[in-house]
Formats: sequence, C-alpha cells, structure tokens
Amino acid sequence: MPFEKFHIKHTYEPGRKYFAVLLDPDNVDDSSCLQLLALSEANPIDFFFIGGSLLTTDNQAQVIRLIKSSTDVPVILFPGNSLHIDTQADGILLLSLISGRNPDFLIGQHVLSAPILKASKLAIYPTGYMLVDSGRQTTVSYMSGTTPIPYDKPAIAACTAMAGELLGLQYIYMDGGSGAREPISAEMIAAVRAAVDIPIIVGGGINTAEKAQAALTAGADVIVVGNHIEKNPGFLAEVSQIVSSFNQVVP
Ligand code: 1GP
Repeated sequence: MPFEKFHIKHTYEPGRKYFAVLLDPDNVDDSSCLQLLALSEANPIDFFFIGGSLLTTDNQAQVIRLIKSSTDVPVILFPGNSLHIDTQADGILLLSLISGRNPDFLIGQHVLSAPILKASKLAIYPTGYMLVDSGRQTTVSYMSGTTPIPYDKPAIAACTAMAGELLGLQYIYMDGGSGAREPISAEMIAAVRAAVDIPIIVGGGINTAEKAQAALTAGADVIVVGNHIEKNPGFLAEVSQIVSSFNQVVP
C-alpha cells in the first residue's frame, strides 16, 4: 500500500487526504526551517518533500539533518536529478517524467541512481511525473527540456496517467511547476482521478485556501505546497486545517 513503509500513522488509507510541505533547499535557511518545524508541530502535516529541479547551493543535507533531528514527519526527496539523492532522507519520489519525451528523465537518471538507491534504506515511490502548462515556462520544464501537457487538455493528462499506471508506476504527480500562475484545473484532476486507481499528488501554484480545497475536492490524495509557505509560513496552518477537515468526514 502506498506510503506503508512509514510509521503506522502514515499508512495510506484510501479516501484520506495528505499534505506535503515542499522545501527548496535554496530558499530556506536554518531559522526559516525551524519556524516551519514549530508550525508543523501545532498543525499536522504528513510529509516534508525536499528538492527542486535546480539546486544552486549545498544546503540540502543540512535541511534534511535539521528536520530529522526535530520531528518524525517523514522526509521525502523530490529530486531534480540523480545528484540530489541523500540517504539521510526517509524516502524518494522516483520520478519518471511521463508527460515529456526526454529519455534522460524517463529512464536515464534512474539508471545512474539505481545502484545508490538499491544499496540505501530509502523507501522508493515509483511516480509518474506529469508537468502541466501553467501559463509560463517553469524551471522544471526548462531544465527537463520537455513540453508540459496543455492546461486545458484533461484527456491527454488522463491517458498519460493511465499509461503510467499500466506501466506499473504507483503514484501520479501532477505538477504545474513551482510558483505556477494557475494551479492545475479541477477538471484535469478529476479526469485523472477517474482514469487511475493509484494515489494522485497535486502541486504547483496552490496559494489560497480555495485552491487547496478545489484540488482535494477534485480528487487529489496529496497536495503539495512550496512557494506560498516559504513566503507566508502561516499558510501551513491554513492548509493543515483544510486537510484535517477532509479527513474528519472519512468513515
Ligand atoms: C512544485 O509542486 C510543487 O514542484 C509545489 O509548487 O512551489 O508553487 O507550491 P509551489
């Protein structure tokens, strides 16, 4: 079952919603990290995702160390490439960029990573990563040299997710890219939800309570928020509350 390698409280339950806070190691320092850790004590979150498509500092190891020494919230790598693996983390989203046609991000980086991952204790989450156009080029589309799925083409997203599921991938991550102008549409999330049975992670441009709510209502199992929490840490508490209210109605 998804996420089962984590401690029992994080065992995946269908219908339950999850909240991941994404930290880009280039954008946080010890003090902002400690502030978010304190907030996450009072306002439960399910995961810290750590990473970015381009890292320009060597801060990632320190961020992971700090989180691991302060909380038992699982730390999941969200790597831009095989250089971003850090075995201090609990797990890794092993992303195959299935919306793109760049072999390096479909299999190339994975070949480089395989021996390190196999020898590590990291929990591996094989994930079909789908970039969706958000109105402007994002770092990830540029860095990966791939064309995102058009914003208003839910059928393409649904067929791509289906193909990922049929290939054996265990999660779908729909991403508008960090700081996306618009989050992925509810229509596209619902189309992917109807097309696959595996958990769906949704991120990119979620910067209001309404947008978080809309993604969850449309069928996201996990929502990821990065940018807006970096700028406005109090948003962590807001999203935590929304996710909890969804989970209160789970039978
Ligand atoms: C980006 O999905 C993540 O890859 C989160 O996006 O930074 O816009 O919240 P934001």
